[in-house]
Amino acid sequence: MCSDVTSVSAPPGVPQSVVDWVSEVARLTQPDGVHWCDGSIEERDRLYDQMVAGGTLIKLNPQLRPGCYLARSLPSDVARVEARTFICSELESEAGPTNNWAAPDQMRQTLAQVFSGSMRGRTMYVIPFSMGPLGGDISKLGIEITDSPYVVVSMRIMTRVGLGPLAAISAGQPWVPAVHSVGYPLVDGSGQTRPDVAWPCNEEKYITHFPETREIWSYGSGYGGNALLGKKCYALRIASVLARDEGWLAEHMLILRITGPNGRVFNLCAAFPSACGKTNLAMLRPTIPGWKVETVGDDIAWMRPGPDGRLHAINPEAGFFGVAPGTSEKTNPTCLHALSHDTIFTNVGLTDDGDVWWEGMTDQPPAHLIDWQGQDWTPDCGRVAAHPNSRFTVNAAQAESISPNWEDPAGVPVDVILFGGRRSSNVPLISESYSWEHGVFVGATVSSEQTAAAEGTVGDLRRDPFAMLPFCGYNMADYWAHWLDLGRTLGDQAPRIFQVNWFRRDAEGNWLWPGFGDNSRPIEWALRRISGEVAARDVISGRIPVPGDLNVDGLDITNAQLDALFELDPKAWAYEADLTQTYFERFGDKVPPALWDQLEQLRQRIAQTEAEA
Ligand code: SAT
Ligand code: MN
Repeated sequence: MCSDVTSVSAPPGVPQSVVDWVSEVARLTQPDGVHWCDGSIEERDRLYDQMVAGGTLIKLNPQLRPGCYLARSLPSDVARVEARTFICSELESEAGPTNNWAAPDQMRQTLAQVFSGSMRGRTMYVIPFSMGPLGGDISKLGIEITDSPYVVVSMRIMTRVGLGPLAAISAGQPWVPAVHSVGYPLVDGSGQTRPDVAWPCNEEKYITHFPETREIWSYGSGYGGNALLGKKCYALRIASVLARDEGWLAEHMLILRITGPNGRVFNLCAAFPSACGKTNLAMLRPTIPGWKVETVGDDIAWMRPGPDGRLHAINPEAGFFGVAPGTSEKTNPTCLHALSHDTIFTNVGLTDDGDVWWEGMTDQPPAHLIDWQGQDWTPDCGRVAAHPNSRFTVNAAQAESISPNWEDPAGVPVDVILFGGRRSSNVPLISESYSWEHGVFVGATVSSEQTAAAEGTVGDLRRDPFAMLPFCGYNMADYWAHWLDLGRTLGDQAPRIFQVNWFRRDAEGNWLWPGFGDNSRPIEWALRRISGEVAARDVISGRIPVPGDLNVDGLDITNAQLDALFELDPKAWAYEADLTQTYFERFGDKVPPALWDQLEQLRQRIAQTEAEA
């Protein structure tokens, strides 16, 4: 048991403050031992072997998927748990109406109880990590303590871990402490032992953030964003607070680098709610000739005004934690190829020859497999083979679309920002915002049909401002004000903002837009807009393409379908404007006046359209 400082045995050079913190966590959680992760391949392979022996991982057929493993979680631990996610700011108003708030003192007491002895019988791993290229101006450091070897090997893929980040921390760079326990001790208070299980976790879960002291404490879940604390907890919830205080942006956005036929390079950031095809867009293969698309990031963008006055974006992550179902040779060949080796799969099906399968991977499902719950599965059994939120964890460099610039510590200058959601009606395929303020209004009011990335009812429409609803570490209305402020700082150097919707359906429920590679077409229009090559039509939602300007060459689409993609019903928009008013009222007097002004301008455009009809 770790009851004193010496048994923490830190590597040489680690500052006393770090040793003290690790010792304190060890005293609280009482692990059998402490392991400081060096991030080496040997360490990784040792953990893989150990987890295979313990039943947490299944090694996939090395002929078919070299270096690949499968994990199966418990059905009670398959997604982020938003109801158990807390922002523990001193004031409730600081967390705002879209977050669960808990008083920091009270939450600390609760955490002290649940973490007490929570690592008994286990090893406590200390993972120093960097979000963003090590040493970069926009990058930040952290240390995650965890009792889950699955988290260690996943963090090694998703962030930059080990001796480099530890040296930077030892040199005095600031870092964010993050403590994680699955909450399944193997020894109880009276010394009774119990065997380990394949997926240890606890029914009671706390995913907690302390924005004032910049700390993360997560208990009870081993899955995804609940446990890989560099991702949503740090890179979004805590980083959004750092960004507000330091004048930058931490966003739930992918980053693309696009080269046009004339060689001009554009960088684009796009915000979509979880599980809306961001990874597919991040690895877009354009169907229009002459355009090249490279991936910089698929989930999170940290953006800072650079010395040139423009907004520069880095991907703070080093890997992709993407939704597996629906990934196929047709929908995202780049991604599928990236998953051919050195990938951890979680909650997908296991084929009889030791490979993986999920819904949508192939037209023809295997005749038999073992499903994500470890049961026999056949195509007619009435159950899915892979959980809808099953995931792959893979290093970003394995994608052949990865940009040579993806690790540029200075980031890429952002030309375009897209806001998207999953909307079967009302929102057109693409429209450009009238101004930065209008773009912020669009971002603030975006709504989407609920997906499986979080617990909840799939299909319900929910407001998801900036796709940050579950990820903003402070009051959402203050966050909108921060965006407006940053627009003023950037002035005419600010990126142009567009809204997109790939998910529109006709009256019979059929998709109106093919999506995937053809999403390059509306993006091409946006890039031609910012290059000043095309005019636009001013409508309710913003500026949309003049008929004939959207490149549909070679696409099997009728004019009626195209019209339907851009149809704007003033009555439906008037109804949404009323909902927006009610929604804004939830935030009381925190809503920036500029956004009320945008709502008024929207209502004027609706009235004008109705008058003209
Ligand atoms: O937060 S996770 O990383 O588990 C998944 C998501 O919501 O995008
Ligand atoms: Mn995400």
